[in-house]
Amino acid sequence: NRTVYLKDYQPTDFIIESIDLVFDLGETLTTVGSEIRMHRRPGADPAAPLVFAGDGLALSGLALDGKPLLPERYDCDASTLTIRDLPEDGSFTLTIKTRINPSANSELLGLYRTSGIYSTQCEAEGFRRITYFYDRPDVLAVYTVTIIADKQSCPLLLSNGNLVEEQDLGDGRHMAKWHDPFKKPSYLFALVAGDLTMIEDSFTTMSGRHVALRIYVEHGKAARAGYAMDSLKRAMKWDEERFGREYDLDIFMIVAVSDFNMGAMENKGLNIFNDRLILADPETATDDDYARIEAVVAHEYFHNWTGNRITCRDWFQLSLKEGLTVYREHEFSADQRSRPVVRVDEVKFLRAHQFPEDGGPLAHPVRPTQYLEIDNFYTTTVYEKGSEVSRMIATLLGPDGFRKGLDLFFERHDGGAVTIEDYLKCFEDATGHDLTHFALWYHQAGTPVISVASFYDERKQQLKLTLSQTTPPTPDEKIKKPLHIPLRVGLIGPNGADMAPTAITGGESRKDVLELTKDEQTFVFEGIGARPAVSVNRDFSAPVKIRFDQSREDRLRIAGAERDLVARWDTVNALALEVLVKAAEDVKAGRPVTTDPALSDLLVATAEDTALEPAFRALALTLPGELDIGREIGADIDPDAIHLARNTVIEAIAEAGADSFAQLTGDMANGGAFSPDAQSAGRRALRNAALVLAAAAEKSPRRASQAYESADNMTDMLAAMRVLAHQFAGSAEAENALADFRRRFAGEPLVLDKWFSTLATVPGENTLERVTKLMGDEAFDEGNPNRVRALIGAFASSNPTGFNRPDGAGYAFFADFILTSDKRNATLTARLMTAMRSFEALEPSRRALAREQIERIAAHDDLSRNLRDIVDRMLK
Ligand code: HT7
Ligand code: ZN
Repeated sequence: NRTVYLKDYQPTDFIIESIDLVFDLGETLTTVGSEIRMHRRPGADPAAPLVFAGDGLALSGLALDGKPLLPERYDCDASTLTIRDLPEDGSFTLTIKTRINPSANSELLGLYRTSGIYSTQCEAEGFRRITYFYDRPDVLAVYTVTIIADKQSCPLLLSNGNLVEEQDLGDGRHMAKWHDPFKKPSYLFALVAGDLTMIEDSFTTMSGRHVALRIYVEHGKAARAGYAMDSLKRAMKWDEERFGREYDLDIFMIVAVSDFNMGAMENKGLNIFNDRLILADPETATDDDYARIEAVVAHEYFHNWTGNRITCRDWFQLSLKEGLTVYREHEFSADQRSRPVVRVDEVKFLRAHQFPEDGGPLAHPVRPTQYLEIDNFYTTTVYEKGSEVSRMIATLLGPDGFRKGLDLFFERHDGGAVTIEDYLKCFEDATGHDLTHFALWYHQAGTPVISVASFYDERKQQLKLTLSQTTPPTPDEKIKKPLHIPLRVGLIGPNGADMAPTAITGGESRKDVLELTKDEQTFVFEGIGARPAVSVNRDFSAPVKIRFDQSREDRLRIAGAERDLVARWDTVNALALEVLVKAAEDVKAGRPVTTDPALSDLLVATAEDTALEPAFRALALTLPGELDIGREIGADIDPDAIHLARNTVIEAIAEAGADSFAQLTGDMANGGAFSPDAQSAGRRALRNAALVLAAAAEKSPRRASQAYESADNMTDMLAAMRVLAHQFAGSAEAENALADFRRRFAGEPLVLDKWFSTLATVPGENTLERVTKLMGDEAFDEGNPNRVRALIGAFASSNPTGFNRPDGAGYAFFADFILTSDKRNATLTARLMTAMRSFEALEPSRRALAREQIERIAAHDDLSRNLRDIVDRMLK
């Protein structure tokens, strides 16, 4: 057990000033020389040895101030290098030589070579797979990097910072030297070498500095990098205007690689991306892909200030950079697109991923206090809940207060490695607000539940709102304290307009934001002339669950008239969810399914409402999925009952609005050339949401088949193929479209991922057989994380009826895959495994079968630390 505790944090005994690295790149043997200038920290124990971390390393040389170190002065194994009897004071230089094999690195951490490209991934602890070092975020140093490689196979040699020297070595090899003037932690180190092409542009910063922008991609893909470049320039401008942040190097580079464990990495001046988050054109990328590319390019760029210029003291502070950067990314997306539509997507994501994490065996606070494997803490809690926490600070302080606090943070901590306390202190010092109570959001796991009761007194013209909060227990902590929650509330009058109270008493409030701080509080709204419909958690101002037994009349008023579109969508969605849950209960109990004509009317009216933007109408028309229904039911889940119930409700809605839906599939057709902008994407979204229902009403694949044939972009093509594959599985039309897609995109692995996922998520127990067969498809590659996520990940996490087959064969198949995959890539495997984290919520028979397979995995004594950590927590 190698558990790391926050309470054990200690600064290092030695301070590193600079590190010079020399890489001599070879496919199976790369040598790494590092020359580290350092000195003992003033006040540190003069007898303390120097202890560097390594991971699977072979040492081939060690010298101190140029003299080889005698074996009695040091100990070394694959994971630690300890040197004793170092000079008590003054600087010294340590030279370390290691040998690594980049081609054998299937973990994709450290330096690895895939598809002919050398690239690195050092966050969180990958640098120690390159050389022995203080591989921790609070050790900041200036890096100079020399790369030597074969000229023909590696014409391109990149690292962080600015290029300072290039030389032909005359023996078929060449070298490039890069220098990064900004001190950085090792996790931000990067190197790329290979044969790639690029697109180039430039950006002039607000102070007039010229920055070269380059995006490197595989040969033949340059035309698909334009949208990423455009997104980058918009992000650079936005960060200057919104937060006063200017880029600091002369060059900013992005490299797209095809084998990458996560989405992207913010290495200083040299971001490395999963190519699926860079490459886009209308024929191969969907609107969702475009939006994701825009968001992630911006996210990694924003890290230059929130993460790189100011970094984390230790990995417990991960949300300091990730939560804040996600918040900045969300704000950017909201400014580039439709704010409420972007926010609804964030809410859907949070509910689908973070809430279950917070309510299950893997729950942890935004700032955890211990970890076994840090890679397992790149979670939706640290990222998305962390972002919501920063958003709540902005809500409590107002936009100006938030900006002042952040300005102070940049001013005070530039060049530092800091804590979440340091971050919060800046907001307190800049605005005078006391955030002591609020800070609990970082330390307490679990999703708070707010129960609401309203009472209107016509005589006193008063509305009383009693709000009580509880947070359910989580594995780390049973008793929870009340949180400081900013809750945005709207009062909607009988005519649909907002009612403005003359006063609000009973607790702190700022405009329409109530500040909850106690277990229970009653707020009194004065001067309310008629009974309002109360809209709670407008704009999803707090990441909480609301329990409010509201009259149907009030909810329909909100669903039809609320000006806050996030709350309006939420109410429409909740009404649909209620009907769907009830239908699932009916199926489970063997009763005929009761549907609700009022829901159909509401959805049809919303879909037809031209005063609303198409993207919003599409959101309203997209019924909660089977997984959403399962989460709402929460326990004793029967996926087959949910599937049947949802189909029955869809049919009823489809029939009620058949004409409108058919009409919308035509009305929203693309006029003219494809454009990825949010408005055009919204029209496509509405058209495709309507297609699902129109096809269900017609009970025929004809319309979807025609849509597939006539599609002139990937969004429409994929949407049509999904309708065929999922709603008309086994039909000739479905099989034809799937075969056509496979043929058409034979040389496009990223597009084939969409095909793999479509097939992996076809409902029903036959899908397991197809998934097993697809693993033999020549386009499938078990070593590529994108392929694995597209096929195995989609099957396990997004196919409730297929994965949860009553006979447990889905679980057995998955467990077999996990056990083999763990040997190859532990980071990826542990993340895949989390697909089963909510198994306890299944009905008893499936629950037992799922447990059996998780226990089978846990019984292996040679699991990676990553997987061991996840399965043990799931079984606790
Ligand atoms: N900061 C980056 C995290 C990341 C990562 C972590 C563990 C293993 C592989 C990884 N690749 C990238 C991405 C980000 O949040 O910006
Ligand atoms: Zn990030």
